[in-house]
Amino acid sequence: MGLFLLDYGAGNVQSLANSINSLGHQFQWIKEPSDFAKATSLVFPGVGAFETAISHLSSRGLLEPLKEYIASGRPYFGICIGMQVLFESSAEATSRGLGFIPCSIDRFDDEYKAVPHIGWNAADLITKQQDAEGVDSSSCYYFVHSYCAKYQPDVYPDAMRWAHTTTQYGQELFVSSVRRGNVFATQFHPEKSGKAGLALLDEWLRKPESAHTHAPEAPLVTRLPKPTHKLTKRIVACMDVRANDDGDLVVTKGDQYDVREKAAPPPGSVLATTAGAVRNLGKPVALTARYYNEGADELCLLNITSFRHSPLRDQPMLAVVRAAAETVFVPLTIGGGIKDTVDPDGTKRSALEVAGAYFRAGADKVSIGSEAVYAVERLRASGKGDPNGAIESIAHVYGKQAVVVSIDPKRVYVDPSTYEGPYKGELVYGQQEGGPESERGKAWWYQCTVSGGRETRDLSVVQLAQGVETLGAGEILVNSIDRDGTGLGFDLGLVNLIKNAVKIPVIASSGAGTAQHFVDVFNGTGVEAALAAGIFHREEVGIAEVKSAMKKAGINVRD
Ligand code: 1PR
Repeated sequence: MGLFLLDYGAGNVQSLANSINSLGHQFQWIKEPSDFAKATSLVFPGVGAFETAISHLSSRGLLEPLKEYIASGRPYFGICIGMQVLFESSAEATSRGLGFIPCSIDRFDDEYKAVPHIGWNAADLITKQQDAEGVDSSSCYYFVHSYCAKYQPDVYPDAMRWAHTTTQYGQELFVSSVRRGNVFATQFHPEKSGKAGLALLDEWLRKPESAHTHAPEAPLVTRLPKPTHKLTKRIVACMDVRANDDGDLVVTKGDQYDVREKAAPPPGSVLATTAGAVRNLGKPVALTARYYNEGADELCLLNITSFRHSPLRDQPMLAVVRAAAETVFVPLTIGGGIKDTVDPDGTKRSALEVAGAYFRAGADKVSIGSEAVYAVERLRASGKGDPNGAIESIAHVYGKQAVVVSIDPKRVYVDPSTYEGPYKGELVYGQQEGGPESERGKAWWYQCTVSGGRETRDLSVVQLAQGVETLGAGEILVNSIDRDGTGLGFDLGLVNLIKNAVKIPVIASSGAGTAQHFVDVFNGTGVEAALAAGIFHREEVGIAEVKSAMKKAGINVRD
């Protein structure tokens, strides 16, 4: 008897488990169909793809018992896919949903905006008179999805009577939570929505079960999109993690990807022994907690030397992810070594297995670097993708929004008056005014690299970005080897090149030196997120200072 969580085996349920634990509530897992009979309230944290969720539930014999549980009138809280399965069907899948809400889930229109919808957005109650069920209209909640129930009271009046809140993305209004009878469900992720999300979860979990069974239907209201949506621009704190020379995992930080201390200090200096050592900027778990508390919208841990070994055997890195996920309730991306690997004993591990281990440890997204370059090379050579490839297989099971591709481009300088190579259309020119003086009068294209910049490949960033979008990546993280650690500002030419080449969200990275640099990248490129490492680690610029500069410049931020 009591609270149960439903895990269908292909989503990151650990985040929800961690947040419920942190709030001090007890729960059990639904392990088999008969467990539904013991549940007096149920939370279904579906993450990933609709089709996978339905087929996994079905193959485990959980689909009908879930339907019966909801129909029995006992309290149900669905999250993301846990909300979408309540609908009749989804444009994402051939399988039918549970059919409680009589309309379908559709894809966002990506003509004028990036899809998936990733980030922190508002949730507006249908009426002020209703019980808010813990939703605070002045807070932002974390969304990550490509499909949604569009708010269409004229077309689907019966379905829209379930709507509890709506959210605007671009010029589209969608149902961001539903509430009726014993059902409450959110398209956003309360377990990843910081303090506002935890407060919402806590309110639902604290209420007696009897208080969850008679939510009235909502009135139909006419709601038109406002001129702009409330999706905020995300600030991501990134930690490059690797073992130092003593074998301890540390957060390090390079200059143009060189993470070792440079020239030997003057004779007699106390630092004399550190020349050539891996720079140590702190412990990964402690830093994730610090950035969460300082207001980072997302965190990223990159295992920067993972190409050397099998991540599944990398227990310290998995332990870091597990420990970080216990105290951090914003999205966590893990990168490094997400690819097919072979253990020293000869056991083959697919990229999907590697990603699965990170998701089970508490990661929300995985970031793929080198393997994405090879995959696009194969795509370009053969003209087709590979369903077992890292990007495709992970996106199929966990949803494309869970797959970030991290690119590490390097500039190749050319003489524009004579250059006739294949990347002529992708040339970027140094700014004549503003921008670093060293770049004036120069032109270059961006070449892809693998293994942390150690090897260049015959592929441009535009080819890579468009290739990974075709393969099913949900987001692109644009690093710059030339700007990394320089503090010169983001490489706006590079970021614009990629932002204009794809329709998926883009995160700008490398080179942040001041709060103004974030304003410049958001105003100058329209990216959805910006990432920094060095200035945050060294406490030269704080996340609050960045957000305050953005706010002053009229850019939407999450407080
Ligand atoms: O190839 O799938 O195993 O992934 C390896 C991952 O590790 C890739 O995402 C790659 O970017 C990263 N990586 C590899 N070597 C390094 C290195 O620094 N030697 N990290 C490295 C570099 C750059 C960002 C950095 C930003 C912001 N990644 O992580 O945080 O440049 O820095 P700044 O704000 O201080 O300028 P795979």
